[in-house]
Amino acid sequence: MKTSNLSRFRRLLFRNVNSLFFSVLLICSLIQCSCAAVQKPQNNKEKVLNASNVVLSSSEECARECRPNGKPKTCYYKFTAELYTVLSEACDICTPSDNNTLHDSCQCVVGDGVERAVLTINRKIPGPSIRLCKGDTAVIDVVNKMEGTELTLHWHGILQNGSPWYDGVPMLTQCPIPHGVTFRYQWVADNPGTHFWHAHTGLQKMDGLYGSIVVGVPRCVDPSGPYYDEDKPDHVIVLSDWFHELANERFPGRQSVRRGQAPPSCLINGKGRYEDPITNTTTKTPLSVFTVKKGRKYRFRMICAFCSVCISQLVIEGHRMKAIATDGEAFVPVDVDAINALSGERYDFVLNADQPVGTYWIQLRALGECSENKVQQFAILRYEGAPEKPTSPQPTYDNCLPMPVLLNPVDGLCEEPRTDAVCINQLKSDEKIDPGILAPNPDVRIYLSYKFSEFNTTRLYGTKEYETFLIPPTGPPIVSLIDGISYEFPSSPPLTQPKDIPPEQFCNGHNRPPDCGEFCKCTHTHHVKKNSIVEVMTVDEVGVAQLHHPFHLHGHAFRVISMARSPDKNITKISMKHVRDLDKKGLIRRRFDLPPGKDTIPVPSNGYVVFRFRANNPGWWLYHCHFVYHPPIGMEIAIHVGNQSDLSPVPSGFPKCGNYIPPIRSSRRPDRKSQSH
Ligand SMILES: [Cu+2]
Repeated sequence: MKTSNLSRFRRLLFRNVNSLFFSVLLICSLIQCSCAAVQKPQNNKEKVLNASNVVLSSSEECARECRPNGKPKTCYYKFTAELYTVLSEACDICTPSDNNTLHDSCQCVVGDGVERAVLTINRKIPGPSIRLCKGDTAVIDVVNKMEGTELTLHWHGILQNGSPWYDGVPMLTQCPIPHGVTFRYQWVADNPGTHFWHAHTGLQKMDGLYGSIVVGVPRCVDPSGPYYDEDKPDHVIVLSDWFHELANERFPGRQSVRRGQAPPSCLINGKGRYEDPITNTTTKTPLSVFTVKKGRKYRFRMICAFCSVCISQLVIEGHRMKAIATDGEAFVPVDVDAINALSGERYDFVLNADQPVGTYWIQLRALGECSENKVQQFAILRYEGAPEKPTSPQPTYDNCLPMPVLLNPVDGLCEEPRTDAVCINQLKSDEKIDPGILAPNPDVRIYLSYKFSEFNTTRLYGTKEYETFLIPPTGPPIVSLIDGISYEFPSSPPLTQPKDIPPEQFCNGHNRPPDCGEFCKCTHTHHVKKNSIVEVMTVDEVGVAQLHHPFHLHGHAFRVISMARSPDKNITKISMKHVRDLDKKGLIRRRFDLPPGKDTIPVPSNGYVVFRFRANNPGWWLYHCHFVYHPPIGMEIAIHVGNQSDLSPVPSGFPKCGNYIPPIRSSRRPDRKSQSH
């Protein structure tokens, strides 16, 4: 059911109660300082749990301006995960404020105005924001109240140096959190920037389990500090793609009706409207509003929480964007008109509110597979004192806002300078670079090519192998391979239960299991020595136009050394062999002049990416495609940094899990009569 169908009475109530809610919110924000002073995050139960007498600070207390010599805080968050719904009765008493700010307690999830089941943390989408200063400790109690559903949360961009067991990858760094159980994550926010948290279990991220993380530093030590006046929670932009059903409906996928995994809608900070192409009606839910004051420069922090293969593209009417950072790594600013981001990427930009006081459109278009259904969303940029709605007509998908210069075109065509775009490999880092990264040769080179392998019907459905598969939008069911291996998680996490996994479970290109058949299935792992310089070359052998797989590395940020397509324009589908031949001929241009830092990199379709990092964080780290439907069919590997002696002991009492396959006992009970003889 859509909001347009809600009863008139409910809509009236909605509006009246809404204005009352905003009045209360306004009064609350006016007395915010005194509120924070009396707020005690520790209720009685938490005091008992907090036996070490650490002073805990609330999310509001932690979202402060970061000052030099500021005292680090221990920031406490309670995340309750639930099965929930869009447009619940909670919407009769409130609607969420413009940007899910930290003080918002409204339990109404509006989505795009189409009712559906969702998963939520604290009944919000996006879930609660984590905003703290570098050096603070985040303590997050995750309470799993999702009946019959397990969960882990990953803190995307937080390096977890010294706390690998809180990285949130199920069956690699921890056991999944079962229903009814509370799991306490605690990590130090030691790398600044715009990050986000999301579920790492199955497809749950796509159903609503995500939210922002911002780790701030004092302006005087921020390389981007000189470019902005304001850096506020209200200017975090979380972009997400959106189904009107649970993501599991599309895995492995339908054969005929609603085939494929392209979502029909998308959201900006959890809000938007849906234009139904069949009924030609549009829902009436509120759009996100970003408020600015004429003459000020605002740091916006954009997070692409997309899950599908679609590319998010953001444009703001009448305003250029000064892009300053990606994935928490500052670069020398570039002025652009639009930014493309793929699942897992973050881009920070400065918006100069130097235009006539007014109300402007923010347009988000979803490209790639989403272009067929012209999936788009809007938000509002409003100057203080400007009218509620923009005066210009709403842009359309085909007649979109102009974008003379685009950041991150993702097409891999950036070996030469171009006037219409700036590519990631053209950005210049604005941070100190480890000289080891820039040495001519790394200590280790890892070559990873990925592709899909198609199943024939008899192989998939005619045996009792029960292979994991995905039904793509067209063509036969597929599995994904990296270096010929489809990744499979072990039955216990190797980080915390290394002795519970048979060694033959692990494999890689140099060490394949015997008799793999068409492809190998095992825990694809590359082992690297602590502190070694690792170069990873990732090659797209899928070769589908507009399908650029974003690869995310856990535990480390890396430097992008090369990102391109083959100089041989006649090659319609590249291979690892072709790229390595190019490399031997010196045709891979490795760039050592201020290569930008990132932790998520879209590999251009029919192209490749080379990056380097120093493996200075011992642990087991996932490197995977960030499209939510691809890791479940094997598009991931583990990078094991250091050995057991490099790791701190697993925290005491850490939950364990694994197979239970005891010896079989005879089912015949001893006969009592025969016993008496
Ligand atoms: Cu992928």
